[in-house]
Amino acid sequence: MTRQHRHLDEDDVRVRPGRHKARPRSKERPAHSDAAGATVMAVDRGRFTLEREDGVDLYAVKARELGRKGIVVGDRVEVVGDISGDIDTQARIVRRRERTSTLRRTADDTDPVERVIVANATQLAVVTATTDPEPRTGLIDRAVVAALDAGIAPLLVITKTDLKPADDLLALYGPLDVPVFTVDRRQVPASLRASLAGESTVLLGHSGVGKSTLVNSLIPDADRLTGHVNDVTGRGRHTSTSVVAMHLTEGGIVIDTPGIRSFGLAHVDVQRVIHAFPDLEALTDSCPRACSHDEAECALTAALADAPTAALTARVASLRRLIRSRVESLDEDAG
Ligand SMILES: Nc1nc2c(ncn2[C@@H]2O[C@H](COP(=O)(O)OP(=O)(O)OP(=O)(O)O)[C@@H](O)[C@H]2O)c(=O)[nH]1
Ligand SMILES: [Mg+2]
Ligand SMILES: [Zn+2]
Repeated sequence: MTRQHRHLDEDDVRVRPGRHKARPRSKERPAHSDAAGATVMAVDRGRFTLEREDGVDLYAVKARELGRKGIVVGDRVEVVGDISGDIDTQARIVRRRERTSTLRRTADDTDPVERVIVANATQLAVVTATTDPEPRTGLIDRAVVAALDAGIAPLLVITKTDLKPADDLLALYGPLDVPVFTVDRRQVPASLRASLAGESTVLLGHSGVGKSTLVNSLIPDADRLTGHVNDVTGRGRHTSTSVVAMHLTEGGIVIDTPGIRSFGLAHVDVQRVIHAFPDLEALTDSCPRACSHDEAECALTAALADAPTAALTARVASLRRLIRSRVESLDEDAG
């Protein structure tokens, strides 16, 4: 069912008729010139919590005329109907505004079904714990690739540094040139707060890494439920079950998401990953056509042979790890 349905709800046609004559019944989509703008802050089983431009919350459902167009947290939409925000009222979303970014994932690399996680995010914070659950670098790499592909700035937040130092992860991710922050339950560094201010940042990571705990530290009245990590399996309990956006006092929003198990990249064009490495991209002029940048003929291989500095070696290794994360099997993230 890809066609826009042809019927319109009576309601849609009746909205604010012209002064002299009722709007004629029409197969055209009604103009909704009186629709109000709002941002989607939460989605829960087909019900949307929106925020009007003046900050008032309201509830809404999708209007039929939206067809199968997806609405996710972060979307800017237009609503009609009762937009008072009074309890027990329900507005209807009639239009989705153009997105500035779309963060997608596939459940795994062979699953063609793309899921849009959030819209209009400017940053993706990949949250990983030093332990409990153990870090899985495959997922981190993949999330970074997805962010780069979507034009969203990646950053890394390492939690539970009170339980185990972050040294290994810092060594691994330092050369990637992605901002890295370490936190523990008691402390959110000022540098992290500063980099979240004014941005729309989505938190992503395995269950139990501390995404909701971080949101609670950043926003004292967020009241996000947090869970425990199973002592035996080392896994979180999937405490958060829906995507929710919240305002920071410094401006900007953070978006808490349910823990993910895998991050399929079937939709990602690997060629775009190199753009995130401008220093290396400058060395790729003499690459063969459609070079994967992870092959013997790649100009980066030659550059490494010419000048095998530690810095260049680490940069190329990081790039190639990301490129390979696109094609490697998901064993690591399975379960
Ligand atoms: N020691 C320590 N524990 C932490 C830290 N951050 C979170 N935790 C604990 O880790 C557990 C899981 O935290 P949550 O915030 O629920 O994790 P989550 O990432 O939101 O998990 P899901 O909602 O299931 O995806 C809780 O018991 C937290 O108290 C930390 O920095 N240090
Ligand atoms: Mg959570
Ligand atoms: Zn190349």
